[in-house]
Amino acid sequence: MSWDTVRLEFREDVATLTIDRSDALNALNVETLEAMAEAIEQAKTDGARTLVLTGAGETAFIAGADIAYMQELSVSGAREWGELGHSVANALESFPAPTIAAINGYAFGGGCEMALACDLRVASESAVIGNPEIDLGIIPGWGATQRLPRLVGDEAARRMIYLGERLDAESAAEAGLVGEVVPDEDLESTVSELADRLAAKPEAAIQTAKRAIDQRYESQQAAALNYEKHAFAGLFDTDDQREGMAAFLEDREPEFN
Ligand code: DAK
Repeated sequence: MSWDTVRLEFREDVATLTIDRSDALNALNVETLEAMAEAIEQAKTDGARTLVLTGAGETAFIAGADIAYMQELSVSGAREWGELGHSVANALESFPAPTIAAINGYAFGGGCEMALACDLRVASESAVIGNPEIDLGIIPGWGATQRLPRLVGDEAARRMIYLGERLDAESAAEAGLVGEVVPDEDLESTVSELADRLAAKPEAAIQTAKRAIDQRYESQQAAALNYEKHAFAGLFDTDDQREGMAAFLEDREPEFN
């Protein structure tokens, strides 16, 4: 099945969801997020036993939320935008079967957050990963404030978010942000093999294992994600947010207050 910027393909029990907006390095706009939500639902209905998320092309997994779109958002628009991104990340996280992010290039901001919402992450050697929202005058708003510290620890997550640090694939693996780094040309085959191994496990047991692991933080996380969503939206309509996004779109350094 395909939408304008999203494809869903099945290989036996393994579904692959590919984001394809090559003119914007697969950055996520409203249309793409809505298509992702439909594709994830479709994969569930069709009984996928592993779901793989990746980006089209060789440069980007997902370069983030669409900055050109966000630049014009009001506080209430940012709230709706936040809801949409959260619902897609939550749909990935609560997908009944295991999910894998095949990180084939830049995974920034909302792109990193979609990878964080997957169960497992495999990166190509040339991937670069991070949450650089601070340099746009905002914060990560689709779950990184909660899901990143869980993977890399509190100090490393604070450094990444406060400084907008972008990690190369090896550093991301050392930090615990990705489970495996492979040569670029081996990413697809490595992920396929892993996906097949997961799909071959007893379905009820693996899905129950996933739900049981997720119980660890579920109740606490819901409240924290809600806080993040509102805190994010509150940063819209500030001088720093306008300056940060304008500077990116004008290809210059921002001058913050
Ligand atoms: N949005 C829109 N367009 C993007 C984009 C993005 N995130 N990233 C790249 N592009 C576009 C560029 O504008 C450029 O378009 P044209 O000029 O060709 O029309 C094209 O993709 C190619 O990009 P570059 O020319 O910049 O390519 P380079 O190879 O030089 O650099 C790069 C690649 C990935 C290093 C660079 O593009 C980059 O730094 N991109 C931005 C990365 C970033 O800051 N990502 C985080 C976005 S903020 C929310 C919650 C969460 C969020 C939003 C809301 N709520 C709760 C409301 C999430 C926020 C984010 O994700």
